[in-house]
Amino acid sequence: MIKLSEDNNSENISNDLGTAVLEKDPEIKKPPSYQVVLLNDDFTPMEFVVFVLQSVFGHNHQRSTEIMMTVHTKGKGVCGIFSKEIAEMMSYEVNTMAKDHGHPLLSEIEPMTD
Ligand code: TYC
Repeated sequence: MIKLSEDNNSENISNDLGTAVLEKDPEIKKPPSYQVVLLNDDFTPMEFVVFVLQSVFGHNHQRSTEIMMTVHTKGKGVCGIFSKEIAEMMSYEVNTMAKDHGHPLLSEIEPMTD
């Protein structure tokens, strides 16, 4: 909302400086969301991908299998949508778990265009 400021102090004493001031509502922008995207590879076992999706993102076995199969057939798939900081942590967790188990599985984060 944009309005002209008014002089309405209690004593009704004018403090008009002769200038119209535009009062703008402050623009409150919500912070951007980020997708954690899982990438396909030829070597990581499907069961390991399902295990990661369950343990890192809390998806159930059925949903984890669906996401894994989307990645397997389409090349990539979304694991979840978070704030930038949480998405970075989730992606790091996936990549570290994979590395620790000797698998090339990788995830990355993508800003959402909304
Ligand atoms: N393509 C892998 C295989 O055939 C399975 C896989 C699925 C790997 C999803 C990574 O993000 C991935 N074993």
